[in-house]
Amino acid sequence: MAILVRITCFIVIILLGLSQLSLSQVNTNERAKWFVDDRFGMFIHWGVYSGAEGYWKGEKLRHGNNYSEWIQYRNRIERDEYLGLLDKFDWNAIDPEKWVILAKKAGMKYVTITAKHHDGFALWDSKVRDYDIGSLTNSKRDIIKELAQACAKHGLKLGIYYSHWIDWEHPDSWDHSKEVYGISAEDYDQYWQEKVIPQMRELLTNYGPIGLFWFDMWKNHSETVVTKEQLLQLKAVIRELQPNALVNSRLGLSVEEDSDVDFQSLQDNELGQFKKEHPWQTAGTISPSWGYFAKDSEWRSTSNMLRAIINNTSLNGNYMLNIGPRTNGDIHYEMESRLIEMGEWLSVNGDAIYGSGAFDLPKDMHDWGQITYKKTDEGKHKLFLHIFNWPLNKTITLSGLKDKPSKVYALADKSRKDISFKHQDVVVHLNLPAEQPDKLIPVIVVEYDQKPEIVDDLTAMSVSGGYSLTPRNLISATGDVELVEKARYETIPEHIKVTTSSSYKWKIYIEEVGKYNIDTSYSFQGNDNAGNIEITAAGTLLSHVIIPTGKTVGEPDEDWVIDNYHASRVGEIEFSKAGLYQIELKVNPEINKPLKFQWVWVEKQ
Ligand code: FHN
Repeated sequence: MAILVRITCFIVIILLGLSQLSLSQVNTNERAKWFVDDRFGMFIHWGVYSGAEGYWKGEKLRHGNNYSEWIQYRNRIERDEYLGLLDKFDWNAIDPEKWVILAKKAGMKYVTITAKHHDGFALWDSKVRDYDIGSLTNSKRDIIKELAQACAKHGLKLGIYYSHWIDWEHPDSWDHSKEVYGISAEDYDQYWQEKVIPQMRELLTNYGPIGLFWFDMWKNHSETVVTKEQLLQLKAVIRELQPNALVNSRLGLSVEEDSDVDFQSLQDNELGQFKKEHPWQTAGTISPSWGYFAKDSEWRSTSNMLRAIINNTSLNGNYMLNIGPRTNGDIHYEMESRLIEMGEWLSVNGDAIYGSGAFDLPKDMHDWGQITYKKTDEGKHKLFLHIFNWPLNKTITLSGLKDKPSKVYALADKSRKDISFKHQDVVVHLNLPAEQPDKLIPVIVVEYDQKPEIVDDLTAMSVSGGYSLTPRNLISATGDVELVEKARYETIPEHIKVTTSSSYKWKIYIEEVGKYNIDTSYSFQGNDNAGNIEITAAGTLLSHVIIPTGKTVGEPDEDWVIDNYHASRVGEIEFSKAGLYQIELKVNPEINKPLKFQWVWVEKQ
């Protein structure tokens, strides 16, 4: 990769992404191996708040995020009234084993429950503090014990969510009102030593092996009341009592700061963008709320959530999907049915997820879907092509691999019938079956006898038949390289603002010889023609005078005027031999007359 003249944020990100592609998950320690292989788990948000279902005395939760488990804090509910919600719990009906059975049906491998959420209420019979199920209900139940037993019975790992930072019950703990009123370090430590550490000791001692602890401080300790020493104390207790339990980064220590933190938690519902060297996870929801919310109506689709698992697996990540049961233990049909559908998909296509991970091609290189990869015990190398949009012409192209596959078949096809393909240099054309092999996301397996060698930096052909050369897939650049992100609801596209002579390069593989049209899209806000663009490939140089593109309306009736991005035909280039080609774009703007470059499109005539 050529040396870039100006390293900008964007390029740093791109380089990070690309460089990590060739590294293995070197930091996956012994403890986290199962987590890396298992890829998919259940999150359960269930507690006193489940009784409110997002409403208090007729008023909806006071926040647009609909996080119903925050109702006590948001709607300023007094402790005694809040605890009155416990009367709504139907202890005869509640059966944690049903949650575990559903998790198993969904293809999940672990279950993480909110043993204590921010309200401070313990779902187990805690001897440390009488703000728990044992002291405040007559149920004689210990939900953590029952869940632990059900997990052991059905072969799933148990995860414990424990809100260590925030606790709205303990007077010396953190709740966000203390941003106004303050709290001393001594007082906070009182909470820490008399509630957090002893309760964690209970959880670590009385419930058998714990697969993971999920803490929920979404900031680094340096920005909070919690000290690093307190966090290390807590981690030391975990290591002492359950050395195999994993700890997530929302403990308040990033994986970079402390390599003994087992996995990184991304933001809520944030999916991965780049392959990472360390284990990581997205915790996600089916509807916006984590706890049960009576009027939830925005349910994410099954295929959307399957894509989330696929995306994360393709970048070595994990996905933990939440349910919020009701006070009788019921799970909303919209959640349950989706989980069952996901399980059905995984029962057929799970080989592409469990024990699979990232392959060495860039994320989103192919616009038909995403790739996961595994090396089998028999030494086969399998690429799993997850096809998000089944092509009407029944062909897709896998680009960027030099080797010829040994076998191609649909994962859903038990007979493993061969799918015919044509391999040419660095592309494989697959002739897909007439019938889509899976109604949600079909997976095609491309098998190799040895790990296929990749061609670096290739831009794959788009499913629509051309090559889209953008600031995101360029291989080198000189001059202006800073990517300007999409803005104003994406009416302003991603672009590079070019103020000085700059050059950009891409690599494509031309399979079909012949003449190709070359178009480019840019915005130029001068009044007259100024400066020029040159595009060079296959020994041909095309020149184009930069023309004003004017303005347009981004959103009707909104007084929303934006710069126009307009596509121009630069010319045509003849590629007389099949092979790899470099396409170079040079932009030569005049002084003080910048051009905003968007893309080059190369398409056979
Ligand atoms: O505030 C919590 C929220 O209630 C929920 O538990 C999520 C799950 O990731 N964590 C916090 C917000 O990020």
